[in-house]
Amino acid sequence: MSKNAQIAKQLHLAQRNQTPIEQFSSVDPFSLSEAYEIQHELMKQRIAEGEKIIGVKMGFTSEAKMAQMGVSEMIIGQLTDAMHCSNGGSINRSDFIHPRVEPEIAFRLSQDINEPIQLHDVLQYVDEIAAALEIIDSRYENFKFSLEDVVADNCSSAAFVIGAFQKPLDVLTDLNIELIINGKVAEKGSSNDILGNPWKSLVAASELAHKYGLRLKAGDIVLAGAATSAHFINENDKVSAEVEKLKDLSFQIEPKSHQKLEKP
Ligand code: OOG
Ligand code: MG
Repeated sequence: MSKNAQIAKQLHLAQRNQTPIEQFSSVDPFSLSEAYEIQHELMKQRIAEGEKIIGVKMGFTSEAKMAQMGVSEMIIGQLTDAMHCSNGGSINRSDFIHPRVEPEIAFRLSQDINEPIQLHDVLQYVDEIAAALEIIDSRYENFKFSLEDVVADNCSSAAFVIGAFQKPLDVLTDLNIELIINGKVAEKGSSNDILGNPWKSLVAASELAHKYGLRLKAGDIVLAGAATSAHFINENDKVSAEVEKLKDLSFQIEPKSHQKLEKP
């Protein structure tokens, strides 16, 4: 097995067993393009187990997220059908290591994007948009990583919830965004916090996908990246997001369904 496939396997098992692992790059550094190769290996393993890729997610498109995680470059990861949680549904706490949630905006593509697109063309590629919540869950101990480590770990992707889709708004600036946990506003932001204009995140997704060999197909979902910092979530939490002019959405966290066996 190649070195990249071995790293991918460890990340895959960390996710499947909800057991965090040490960062790789601190012991044996690798480049950003190698990190994307590891991400592709990881996705191959998930596909081999029956998952289907249904879109991508952008990361670090806001200052708040870059500051929270100490990373300063945009990244792109892949979403599978197994990560999708329906609006109003629930996720089980036992499927995650140390999950966090963040409010986002989702685009649904009307046609394939095979090369970088321009800001003035974005509407041609999107038939619907929605508010979204992303659940991230780093496979690294203490949710700490380098840029390369997080890219290899499929950008901490773990689950996502999408609100009701609606026709795209040409202007996505100046929309208030709130993350609400158990009835209290946990984070407040604006759509301007996503690259000054969330449509720019789709342009950036087209550039990164082209550079690192990810596919963007008609019907795929693109998550624009969080507008605010992410919040840890706990058993029984009820989480919702409100994005001005888009429909609200919510989900909840079911308590752990199985206890890990304690060593005697
Ligand atoms: C990496 C993923 C970043 C976003 O929206 O900025 C991300 C992480 O914070 O663990 O999803
Ligand atoms: Mg995100």
